[in-house]
Amino acid sequence: MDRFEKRAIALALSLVLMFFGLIVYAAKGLQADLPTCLPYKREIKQGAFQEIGPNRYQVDVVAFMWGFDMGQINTIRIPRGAIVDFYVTSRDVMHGYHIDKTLVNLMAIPGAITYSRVKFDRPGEYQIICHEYCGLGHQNMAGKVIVE
Ligand SMILES: [Cu+2]
Repeated sequence: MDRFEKRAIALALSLVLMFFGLIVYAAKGLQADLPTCLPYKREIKQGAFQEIGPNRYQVDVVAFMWGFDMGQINTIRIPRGAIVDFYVTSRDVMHGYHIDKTLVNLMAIPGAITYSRVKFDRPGEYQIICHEYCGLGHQNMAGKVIVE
């Protein structure tokens, strides 16, 4: 084998190891809450907004053409410092679920549930939008989280 080939192979392997190490570092060291896909563990038929403990909330989101059902509502009101679990699915086509000023950026996939947890430390209004083009009414898909 040519010595340049050996170098190229060594370089490629070290890059793979480096990127793998960075993923592990992001997940463990930085505790980045990577979005998780939870197919078939739960079934969400309709949206729901529940208080599940002191300053803890759970939101089941069903995206549809063209809106978000979070328990017949598209605006959530929570107190400052609330920790909210979002479970997102879709009843028709693929949508997106992005909450402004947070790391929530989930896909709404029919037959699967995506999940993210957020702590809302700052009071204010957080816009929710669909970030995956889903058809004619795409731009009408909106919601809001109001932190009081
Ligand atoms: Cu859309």
